[in-house]
Amino acid sequence: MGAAYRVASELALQPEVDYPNSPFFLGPEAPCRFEAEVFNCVVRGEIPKQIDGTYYRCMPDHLWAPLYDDDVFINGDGAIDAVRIKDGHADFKQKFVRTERFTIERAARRAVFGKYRNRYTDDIRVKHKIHSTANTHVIYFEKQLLALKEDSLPYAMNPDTLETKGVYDFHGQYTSPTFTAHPKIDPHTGELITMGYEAKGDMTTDVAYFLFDKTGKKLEECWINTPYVGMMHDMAATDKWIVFILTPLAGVPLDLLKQGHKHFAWDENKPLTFGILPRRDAKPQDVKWFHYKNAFYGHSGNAFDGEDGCVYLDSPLTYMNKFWFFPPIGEDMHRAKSAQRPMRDPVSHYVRWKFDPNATDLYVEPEELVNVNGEMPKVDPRYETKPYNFVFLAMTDPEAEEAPAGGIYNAIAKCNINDGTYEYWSAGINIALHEVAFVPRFPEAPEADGYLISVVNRHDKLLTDIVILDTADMAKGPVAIIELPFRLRNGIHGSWVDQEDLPGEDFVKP
Ligand code: V55
Ligand code: FE
Repeated sequence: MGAAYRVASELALQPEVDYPNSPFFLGPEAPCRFEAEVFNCVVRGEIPKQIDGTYYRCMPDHLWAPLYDDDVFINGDGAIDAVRIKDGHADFKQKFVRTERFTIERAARRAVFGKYRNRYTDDIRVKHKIHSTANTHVIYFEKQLLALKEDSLPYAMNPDTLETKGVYDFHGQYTSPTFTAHPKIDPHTGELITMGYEAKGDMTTDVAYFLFDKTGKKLEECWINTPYVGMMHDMAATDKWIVFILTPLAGVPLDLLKQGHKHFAWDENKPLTFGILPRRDAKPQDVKWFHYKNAFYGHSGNAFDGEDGCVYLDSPLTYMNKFWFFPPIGEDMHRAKSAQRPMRDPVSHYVRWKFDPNATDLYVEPEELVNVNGEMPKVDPRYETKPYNFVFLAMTDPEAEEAPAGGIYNAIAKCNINDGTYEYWSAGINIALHEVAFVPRFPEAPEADGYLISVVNRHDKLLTDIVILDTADMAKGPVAIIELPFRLRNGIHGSWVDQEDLPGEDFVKP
């Protein structure tokens, strides 16, 4: 580095902040470790006056150097970013979720918990404490934020102050120790559809499905078993059905876990697997399992009931292990063939799955809807669980000369699933784009007509922007750019909440 004072590089970092020499912790992904409040952010352009609400997102941020050098970014402490937009202005706030783990490690001033989802690598004194980092998704239910991690129960937070209220178990009604990071809220009934996997402990095939009404009253609980243990990161729901998604990121044998192995390992011999279960009056014997080949499934776009009685699920599908940091057992994560770009084209596309409840052939082959290499799908929330026409994706610009920075995304697309066309904004080089949130232009606006909000990490200036796009003209790029005076890290998922649904306290006190 520069010559200012050379001694800086000669002095060792204190051990609790001496992060591994890994791309998860270096340069634009160096831990942030701060909480923040910015009143009236610097804005370029014009924030449309109709936008009135708050965008929340989760950002994993290791407060402490991990105990293991091969730790993964999805094991970082959950920080919640909140952008309150009103009258063309934006206020920003970021706070860590006060998980049990956060509190214990803060008191110790160092990491105490070990590897991702491996309690056998923890300091023995915290082995039975709550593992959640609350770093994956933040949703709004019962007038509170729920910060989610799929290995634990949600943490409830105040949506205005971002103060953590504590673990949320639906007033004692939720009986699984795990809770997905991707529950669905039915926009028509306000019901919350959710599940937990490895629900009788590490590496168990037990899955618990729950349906709650909009007041949090439990309507359904059904326990089933999967054909094998694997990551069940997302799920899907229609009016009549729920879909479980079981991916070949298989759980390792329990004795390997106890020896300190990573929780998941890609298994080239396991098929991507789907289970359908009636959403109401669900009985364990009603679940029906379908399978495809060995392939990677990240997130669901949407699902709906067909007039033919079949269940339709749309999603990106990827023909390589995107979670390269969970390689097959015995393989080096930097060399595993399963994580290398395959010869086939496309490597990833947006597809439709069809599940016939009366089928006798349980093999399913998807149909391509849009030939676009994208992930983090978002549909207009008013169309979730119903037939729909558009999906937004964070994507790799097929025409860009450079790959997206840090292996993330460099473009945002609005895709028409009926004809496979898409319009997109390409943000250029040296940036990392993330999932979008959609805000309708007005309550009765046509599907997908409105605004997108997303976070852009500017690797060129090591700062972060929050951009607002108008879906009527994607290629034009942002109509407004909120320029934060600091750098954030790659985030995971987020939610938009309209102001009329929020409790209405002051977000930041003037
Ligand atoms: C994902 C993210 C996670 C996790 C499991 O994006 C899967 C997928 C941020 O944590 O724990
Ligand atoms: Fe996810």
